[in-house]
Amino acid sequence: MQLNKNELQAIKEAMQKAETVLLIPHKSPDGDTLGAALGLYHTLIQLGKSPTVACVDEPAPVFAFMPGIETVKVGIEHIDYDLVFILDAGATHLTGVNEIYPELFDKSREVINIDHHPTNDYYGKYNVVVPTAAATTMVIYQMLMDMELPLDRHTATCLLTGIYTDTGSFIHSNTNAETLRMAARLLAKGANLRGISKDLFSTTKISTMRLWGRVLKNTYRTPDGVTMSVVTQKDFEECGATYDEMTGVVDYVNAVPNSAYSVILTEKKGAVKGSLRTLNEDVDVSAIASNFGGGGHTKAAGFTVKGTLEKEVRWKVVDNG
Ligand SMILES: [Mn+2]
Repeated sequence: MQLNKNELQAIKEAMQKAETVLLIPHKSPDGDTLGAALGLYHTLIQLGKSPTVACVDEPAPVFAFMPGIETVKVGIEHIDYDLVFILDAGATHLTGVNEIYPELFDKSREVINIDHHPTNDYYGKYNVVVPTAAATTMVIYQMLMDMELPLDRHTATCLLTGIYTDTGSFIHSNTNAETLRMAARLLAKGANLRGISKDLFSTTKISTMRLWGRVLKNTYRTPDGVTMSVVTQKDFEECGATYDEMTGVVDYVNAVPNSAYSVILTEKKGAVKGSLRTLNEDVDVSAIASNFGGGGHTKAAGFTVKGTLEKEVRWKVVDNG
């Protein structure tokens, strides 16, 4: 992974000058955005800085094993920090703070945008965007190495969490030699692989099992060869599940052979979220998602539209003759 040396030098100087640093993971935080923010958090502590991780949404309980997770503040009270990092957010609205603090994105402030979404629109004063990276935490790893900054076992665990989750535990098409090499180096630095694999991939609550049961039961194939499923607000209520428990189920739906792509539509607070995946070489799901105002990666993307889900019932005349 090649990073721009001038940009890195400018970022390093900004980090050295700063005293207080705000690290913002994107809303509905996943393992990659939290891993990137917390990974940097531990490095900044070692540099003698005062970092704060603040997110508009509370991290899901599955991330309890991540070192430093207990310090994450829910809600962003102010932005009077010397330096701000925004992690794994392809667009400003994904931070959940663009309406409250639009000045974060007018490039007048020290804002560093670190991401791996190809649709990223370079909203930061500094932008380190690497679409070929499987995870934002891989970009952080490379930055820390190139800048010769400390990377302890806590940072290693956080960064490996991002790689682990964004590759679906090393099974998605973004897993390549560089991904595995970086994961190996993080393990060598003391990353807690056992914690990651046990808590994130081998622990499933009964509410999650019920929810996934609904998703699998509702799975069907459209005439165009798309595998689809839906989950309503009512499904969440009846299963006693929350939205974050959807993480991972799309990979099951995407396992149906010979699909063009797969999509799960989920009702969430007056909106419908679409999660798209494909194993098909010729399909770019980020292009499909962008038709609905979303974005993402070529093999994994998403969108959100206002509205609710309603079942379409068609009547037809049957000849019983
Ligand atoms: Mn990511």
